[in-house]
Amino acid sequence: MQIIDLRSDTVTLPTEEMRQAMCSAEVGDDVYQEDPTVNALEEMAARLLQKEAALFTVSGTMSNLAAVLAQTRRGDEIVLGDQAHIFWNEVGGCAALGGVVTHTLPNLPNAQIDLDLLEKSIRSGANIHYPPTTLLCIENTHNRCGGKVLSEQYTEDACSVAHRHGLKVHLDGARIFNAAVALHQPAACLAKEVDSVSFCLSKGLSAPVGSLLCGRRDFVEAARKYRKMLGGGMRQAGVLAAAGIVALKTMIDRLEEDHRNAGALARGLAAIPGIHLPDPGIQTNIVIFKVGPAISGVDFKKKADAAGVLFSHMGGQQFRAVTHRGIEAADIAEALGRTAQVAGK
Ligand code: TLP
Repeated sequence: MQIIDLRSDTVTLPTEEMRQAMCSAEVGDDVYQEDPTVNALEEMAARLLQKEAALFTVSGTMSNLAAVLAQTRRGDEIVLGDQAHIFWNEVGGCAALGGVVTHTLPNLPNAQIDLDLLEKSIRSGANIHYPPTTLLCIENTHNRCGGKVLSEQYTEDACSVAHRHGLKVHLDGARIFNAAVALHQPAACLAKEVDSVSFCLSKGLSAPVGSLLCGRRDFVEAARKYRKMLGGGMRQAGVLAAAGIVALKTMIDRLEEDHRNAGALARGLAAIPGIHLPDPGIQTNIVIFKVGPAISGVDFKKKADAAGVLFSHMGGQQFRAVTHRGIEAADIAEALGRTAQVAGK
């Protein structure tokens, strides 16, 4: 039986072209900034996001953490959505290692944070009782909000509130190219006003490893130092960067296909009795759905696994499906057939 793996777009494998590029990559010691392939990838990323410089890191988690460390001091407060990946899925690194207070505000179903609420939440260190709020983190596309896209306008508005109060803004753009493709806009427009933006090569773009953190040159140099502190100073990392260069050249436009497949998956899931989509408006490659009440989440997961359809169990009755390269329209139809059987049992 063919396994249809919808757990995440992180399961994508490198293409043949990536493997060839990795094989023949020119390399050097990147801690000395002497790896020509890493340097080329960093320049390419900075150009794409229209920022002064970029830093290659091992993961989205490391990029986000380095961004927080480089833009806050211990005892500062950061504001972020209560569904943010940084809050849920990064092991509390910014609190544990950066010593910052994480103040969460509700993410609306469209992934936005209400800007009035944001403004009211900002605290000034001038008050002797308060930690100073110094950083806002936003996420585009938004993972736990079902791949929702933040518009250029919203991002600019959020930045103008933050900047008015002296906060920096970090954009977790792990899937920013999904947002760019969905909005038919260059990714740079969605990051124009933010101080830092991270994006991942190892999700829909199918590279095996890596993330880029982009921003002003002085910020990137501070982040480089934190990357070293975190143990992320790599040596002949050009073998990894080579795949990233191919990913940026060849994998962005095809994300549209993943979005089409996610739309078809969502429509199919919504038609299955016992499956409910809290928000059927699919914008990119992530579909969140609920099962029951006839079947528990745990049983549904076991049975779907046994039927060879893998979803991420978000807890309780809630699941996530992510489309990606390697999942074709025919796989969606097959996954829906198998899921209908499982949900009906
Ligand atoms: N997300 C993973 C899991 O951690 C949930 C996934 O399968 O989607 N920001 C966002 C918005 C992300 O979705 C992720 C990965 C990251 C950052 C972290 O990237 P990595 O896994 O490279 O550390």
